[in-house]
Amino acid sequence: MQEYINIEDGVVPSVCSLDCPDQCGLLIHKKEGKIVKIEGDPEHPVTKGNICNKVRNMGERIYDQKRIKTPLKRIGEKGEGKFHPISWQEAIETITNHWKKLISNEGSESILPYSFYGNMGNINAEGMDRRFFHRLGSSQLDRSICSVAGSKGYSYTMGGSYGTDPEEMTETKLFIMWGINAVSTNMHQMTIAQRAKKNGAKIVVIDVHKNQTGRMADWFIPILPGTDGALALGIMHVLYKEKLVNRSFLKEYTVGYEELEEHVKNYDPQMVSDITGVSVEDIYTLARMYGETSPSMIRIGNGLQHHDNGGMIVRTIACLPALTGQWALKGGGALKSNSAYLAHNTKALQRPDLMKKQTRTINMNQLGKALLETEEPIRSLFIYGSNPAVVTPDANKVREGLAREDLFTVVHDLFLTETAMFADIVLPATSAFENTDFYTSYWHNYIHLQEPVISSFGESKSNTEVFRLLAHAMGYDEQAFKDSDEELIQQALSNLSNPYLPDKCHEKLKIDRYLKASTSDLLKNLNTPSGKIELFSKKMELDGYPGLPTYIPLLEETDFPFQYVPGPNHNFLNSTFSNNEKHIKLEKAPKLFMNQHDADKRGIEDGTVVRIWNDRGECELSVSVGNQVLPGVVVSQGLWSDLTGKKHLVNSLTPDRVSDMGGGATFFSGRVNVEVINQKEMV
Ligand SMILES: Nc1nc2c(c(=O)[nH]1)N[C@H]1C(S)=C(S)[C@@H](COP(=O)(O)OP(=O)(O)OC[C@H]3O[C@@H](n4cnc5c(=O)[nH]c(N)nc54)[C@H](O)[C@@H]3O)O[C@H]1N2
Ligand SMILES: Nc1nc2c(c(=O)[nH]1)N[C@H]1C(S)=C(S)[C@@H](COP(=O)(O)OP(=O)(O)OC[C@H]3O[C@@H](n4cnc5c(=O)[nH]c(N)nc54)[C@H](O)[C@@H]3O)O[C@H]1N2
Ligand code: SF4
Ligand SMILES: [Mo]
Repeated sequence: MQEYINIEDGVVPSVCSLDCPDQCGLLIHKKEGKIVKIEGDPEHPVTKGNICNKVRNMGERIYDQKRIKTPLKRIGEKGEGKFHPISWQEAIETITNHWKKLISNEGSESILPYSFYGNMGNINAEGMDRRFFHRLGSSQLDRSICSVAGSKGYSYTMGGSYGTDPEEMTETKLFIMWGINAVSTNMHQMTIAQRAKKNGAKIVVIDVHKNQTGRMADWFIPILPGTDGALALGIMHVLYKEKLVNRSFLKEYTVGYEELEEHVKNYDPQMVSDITGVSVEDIYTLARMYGETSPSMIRIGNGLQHHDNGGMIVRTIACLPALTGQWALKGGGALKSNSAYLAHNTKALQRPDLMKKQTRTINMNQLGKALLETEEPIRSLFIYGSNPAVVTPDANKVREGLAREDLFTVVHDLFLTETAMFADIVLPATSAFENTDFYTSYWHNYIHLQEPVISSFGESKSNTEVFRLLAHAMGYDEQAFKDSDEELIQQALSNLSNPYLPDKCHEKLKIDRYLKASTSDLLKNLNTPSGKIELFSKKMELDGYPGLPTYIPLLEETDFPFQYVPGPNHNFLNSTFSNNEKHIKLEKAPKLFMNQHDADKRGIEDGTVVRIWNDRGECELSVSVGNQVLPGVVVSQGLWSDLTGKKHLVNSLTPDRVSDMGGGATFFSGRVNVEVINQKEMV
């Protein structure tokens, strides 16, 4: 088979497939069928030709010789990484023969798919795969690792993932970046804020870590992890007390504003200061700034909802824009996720009707527990678009589960990831540039079509193709498994019940390349039970939560001295790129940020290598001492690969408890101890 033969040389438009809000328009330069350069598409209405370094260097990953070229069969111990190439036919037969036996001996729920969004393409990430596992009757996976707690919390207030249109934010006069490291994780949000700054806008950052984003702020407000709900309530307290609320807006568009006024009397700034670590003076200054500046915009990040109380935090912050009537103003409001504007026909794409009976659901945050402790055991895993041995909480438990001799694991990926090392069968995946798909951003409001830019690497196959092969070998003869990629897209974009998308979406996309959802009548279309913004929510009460926004502290899991916040980093995307030389070089080495006072107490200096540990695991990192975090908090950045044997597996320390809403992850609610290993030795 010839590699990299392709269609035509020249410049081909494309879209970034990574799990990143920006979903940039790309231009791919090709010579002799091979990608030679990746740059931003200047015609993209929002991303306007700028892209991040990660994807500028993506070519190295696409042609990395470490990419898997053929299916592989394990010949060594689980985790050892010894494999032998096999044919696709042998691979598919091995998998389906194993599954057929499992289904007749133990039932179809002994099989569990495990996937996330290594590729955001809708038909590959959540299309044909869903059809297949519905038909098979496998256990279902609750895909709750990323944003579900906050999305649920936001929905209680706003009725769904609807927020401010980024393109209107040039009008905005105050940006609050709340628990988002936008410089690294949503770079065009920062570009827009800086453009607005030229017209006098201010940027406030509220974060537990003064990272790249905090350093670019006009005002950085450090806060203790998991306490943001209290800060938001303290702001509301001042807004009501000082008559900075917009009563006519509240009356027309909200429910519960009078109950809320009474309720927030309980959150006086002194008490809020004691909880959050933010001074009383700063609480007043922030509240007055928010109350007196319009339009204002709160960009709600994912970081602050990766906590035990993450749902309630976002529910609470989402109430703020209504208090000052921001939703009526161009460029005003909040943005957690805009994904609902681009909702497509998931029923037609995913075909839940193929499921013969309801099966059990496993929360993906508790994979380790599910593999080790479930009464009716999971006997086979099919993992794709995700790297759970690195990204999933309580990762030591995950690995212990993956090492089970009686577990039959298949991994479909581009690389021999830490997870693939435990597989019985590994299948080579195409990169998104080799696929047909459509993409919907969860930040700006555009849909994009993707057509293959290059031909498949080695013998690799796309997710849709793999599930077609599996379906055929399982004997599933429904038309659903014969639909082409084009047909899948057509079905997903037809018969839409989404008022923000036009008819004939697919046809229009083929002509226009970028298609925008309309967003203008948000206040008229609110999807809450009352049709208004719900400052008080009856639905929350019925679901067992307080109906008014309420501060709920983090769980006290241990009395270890530090709250540990292991977030993502600038040059990787979750664990993607953590195996690419260029990206590792750009990122240098993982660090642990610690406050000077805490460091002094322990005799820790800049560069000291420490052991971080708790009941779940341990990790070794070199410390960066300073004032980037408050005392009692330590922060690391990046999901580093540990294929090299170094102890950088931060998720060995994170809890697999789930958050208050939606079963979300609580990566940042764990506590750790820190002790010196030796001085100034780089790990
Ligand atoms: N470069 C890069 N870009 C990415 C990713 C990546 O790995 N690398 N990942 C992508 C994905 S999947 C996602 S979900 C997003 C995530 O991107 P973001 O939404 O930015 O979320 P995080 O980076 O997890 O956390 C954001 C910030 O929250 C802070 N934080 C943690 N706990 C708290 C808290 O209790 N209160 C407050 N106020 N702040 C807190 C952290 O210090 C961090 O600076 O980025 C996407 N984009
Ligand atoms: N400590 C800590 N842990 C975290 C986070 C954190 O902030 N801190 N963030 C969490 C969040 S928000 C998220 S979203 C998760 C993300 O976790 P994952 O979804 O596991 O993301 P990645 O680590 O990027 O792994 C994606 C994998 O998909 C593969 N892939 C890419 N394209 C395709 C394809 O088309 N087909 C197939 N079959 N495979 C493909 C890639 O090669 C890569 O190995 O991590 C979570 N883990
Ligand atoms: S990772 Fe994000 S910023 Fe980088 S090119 Fe992709 S969408 Fe754009
Ligand atoms: Mo995420």
